[in-house]
Amino acid sequence: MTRITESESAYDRHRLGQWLTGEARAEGVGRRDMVRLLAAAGIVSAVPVALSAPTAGAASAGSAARPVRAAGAGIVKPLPPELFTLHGTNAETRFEALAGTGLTTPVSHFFVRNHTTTPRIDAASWKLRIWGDGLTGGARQFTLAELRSLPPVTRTAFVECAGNARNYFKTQQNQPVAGTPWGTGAIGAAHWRGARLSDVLRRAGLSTRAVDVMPRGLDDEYVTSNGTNYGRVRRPMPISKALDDVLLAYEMNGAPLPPDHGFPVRLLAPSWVGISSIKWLGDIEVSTVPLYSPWNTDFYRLYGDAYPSEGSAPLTRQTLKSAFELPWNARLSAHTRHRLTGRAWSADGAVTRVEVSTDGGASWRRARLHDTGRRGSWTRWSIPWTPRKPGPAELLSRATDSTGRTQPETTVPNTQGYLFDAVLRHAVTVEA
Ligand SMILES: Nc1nc2c(c(=O)[nH]1)N[C@H]1C(S)=C(S)[C@@H](COP(=O)(O)O)O[C@H]1N2
Ligand SMILES: [Mo]
Repeated sequence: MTRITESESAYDRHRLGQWLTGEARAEGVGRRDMVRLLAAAGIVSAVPVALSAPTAGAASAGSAARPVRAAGAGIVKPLPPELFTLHGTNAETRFEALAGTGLTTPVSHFFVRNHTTTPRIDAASWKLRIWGDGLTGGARQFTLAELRSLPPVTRTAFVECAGNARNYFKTQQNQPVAGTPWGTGAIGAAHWRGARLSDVLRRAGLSTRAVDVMPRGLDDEYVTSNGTNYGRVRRPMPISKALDDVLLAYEMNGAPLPPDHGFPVRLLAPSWVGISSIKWLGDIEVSTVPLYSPWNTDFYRLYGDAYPSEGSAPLTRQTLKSAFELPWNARLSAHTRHRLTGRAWSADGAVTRVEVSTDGGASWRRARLHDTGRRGSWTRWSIPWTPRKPGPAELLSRATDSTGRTQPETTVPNTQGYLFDAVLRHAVTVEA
């Protein structure tokens, strides 16, 4: 069910083993967490009392708890209630507000997921520092002008939070999960323009021995409400992905990146969980030993009954979803022909089919697709519906992608509520 490939799991075991022998670094990850991962992976037989593994710079506890702020307070752009639902430091796009927007999501409508607050960065003095033992000639800095002078690439891709649609674990499956209770609006698609990360790494002098890169943001350190300081937002990425299709994006939909979406430069890791696309990029460590951060150990793995106790391998690709561009509990008049619209998207392949049920799943009809599907982008669809019977109804949509995968009826639960992919049962009311 987790679509983590064999090689990614094998790589994860390999890097755990390297941590044990002092060949991998895990600054900012509690040593106990590393030992737990090792024990559970069967790499060490039990949690040892005195393990001669390197001491990870344990997350420092005890910093002052975050002051309570109004929801959305750290976000710069306007967050009108008809476009956004606020969850703490984050703003979710109302999915119905996407109706009428095109293949790309205007910045005015694009969701914001901030661990802290949007920093204000001066592009003129900004520099990206590339450093680490995975470079052949020492650290290198790039100004924005230097990045812009590299061959530019434009890509249409969605950024979607790993926890998008998390709230449906609770409302549809009666499973409590931890984390921001997103509906389906923790996603947006844009044209991203920037330099290839591979070009920048090669110019910086990439060693053939490099295995991981770790991009890090310039936003504040992430301190939880109970005072644990996880440091700056950062997450390692295998060099294979870094050299494949990752951009250092400086433009979104044809304009400089807006402050909330990573100005002046963010990473864009197509098809991967949103956390991979680090905003407000400050530095990238290039390492010949595997790297860990809390964002690939405690966070962004699947934990729960169906998973090994050390969790799945770190999440990489997003999953498959579809949704109606309708408010929850929308009121639709009976005996009127309505044009129902929605979107479907997959990280694995093009969306090839969307089926819709207006009778709670008893019968299905094929929706019309309005875009040529592409992996890592979305496809708009529509279907007419003339409801007859007044009263509550459930609308379902079910997408299939070019790998042959179809949305399941339920998602195998995981404690942090990631990668929900089940068919949504969208409640509406038909009015006489
Ligand atoms: N520096 C930094 N990068 C970050 C984050 C963050 O809080 N700080 N949030 C991540 C997460 S969890 C997601 S889902 C995406 C959200 O991108 P957006 O806010 O542009 O929609 O950014 C990622 N990059
Ligand atoms: Mo996210």
